[in-house]
Amino acid sequence: MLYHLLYPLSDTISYFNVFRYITFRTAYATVTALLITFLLAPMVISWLRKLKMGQTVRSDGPQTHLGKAGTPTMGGILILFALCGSVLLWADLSNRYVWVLLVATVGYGVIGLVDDYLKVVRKNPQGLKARYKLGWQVVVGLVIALVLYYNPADPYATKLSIPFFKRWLIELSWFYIPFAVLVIVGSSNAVNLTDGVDGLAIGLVGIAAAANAVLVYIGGHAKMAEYLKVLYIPGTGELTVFCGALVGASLGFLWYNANPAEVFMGDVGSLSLGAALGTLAVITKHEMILVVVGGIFVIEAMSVILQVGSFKLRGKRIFSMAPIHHHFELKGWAEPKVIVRFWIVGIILALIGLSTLKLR
Ligand code: 57M
Repeated sequence: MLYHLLYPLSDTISYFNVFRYITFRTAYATVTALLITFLLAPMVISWLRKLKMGQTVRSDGPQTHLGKAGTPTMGGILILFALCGSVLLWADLSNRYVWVLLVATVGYGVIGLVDDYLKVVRKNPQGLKARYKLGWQVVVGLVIALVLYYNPADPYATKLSIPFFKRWLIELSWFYIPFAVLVIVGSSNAVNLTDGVDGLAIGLVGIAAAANAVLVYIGGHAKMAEYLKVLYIPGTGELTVFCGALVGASLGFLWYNANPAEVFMGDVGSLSLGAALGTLAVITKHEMILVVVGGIFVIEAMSVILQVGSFKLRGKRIFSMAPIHHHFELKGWAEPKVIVRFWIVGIILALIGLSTLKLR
């Protein structure tokens, strides 16, 4: 909004010319999201506590988690408010990719909110039935995929780029649609599964958002994309502002979600943030890099798939408990140790993901 209000005045007030620069607006989107979270968190947490939006903790989980019962959840409402508020303030709202990303994020947030509401308010431990939850995720993912598929402005709309292989572009044609839905639904659920110990998911989302800010800025910058032989998709550079706001909102929420957590994000947070990362990857054609940059999310989801598969096929577990963060908890690692070590691996994977820009 500020871009539309102030940049046109740059003829008379030359300082306002700075609003033209994505880097300037990204920096301030980051700070704005952080400040909104800091300002509103105490009020939101006490509001959730008053409304008794406390987490119920399953007895079959790590015993160390039983003390977490009653922690206010659905804090993802605050993350979405800070993220979307900052993007609406600082992004170029005439950019269609900004709206696609906002719709995906809020759309999945609504699904998560209904699930949280049924679990926390209606005391229905199952929440939204799995088939309805997945069904709505596919519906929202399909809308996003179709909008991107029928996008004349994107020369690579249906192509898949492979890291390290500059020239390789696999034409997916109509198959791009189910592929895009799979990426968005997959990343949403991967973040959801990862959100099982204090600060782990939000910290990793912040790391992935920071790495994506670099990738997205370069992919939307003609000269830099040409130099690095990265796909140049006109207009996607504006999503750097979204990434900045996501970093700010993540850092702000982490302040309160850090161990011992004062608030959990709930499915409203985990589903929406995962969908945001997945949609970002699909828009910028960095789906394969997302697998590296968001590698911990992939490992967490894979640990569940392998655990359930092994149990069903062999009747034996591979891990003490899945997702894999619980396995290390049961191995005796203190919760903070699990979280920080997973963050360290997440940062290393993000750097490897960024290195693919040069190593193509
Ligand atoms: C999402 N939710 C946390 C919180 C957060 C198929 C199976 C793998 C599903 C999976 C599952 O239920 N996943 C749901 C994980 C829950 O966190 C809430 O959920 C929101 C995110 N969606 O925002 O509101 C618990 O996680 C802990 N937590 C923190 N700090 C945080 O910042 O400590 C969350 C955020 C919270 C709190 O204790 O209550 C969750 O774990 O449910 N199931 C599991 O993950 C379970 N694993 C399991 O059953 N493994 C089996 C099979 C099925 C693979 C096995 O290994 O044999 C574990 N989770 C629980 N109990 N709660 C272990 C058992």
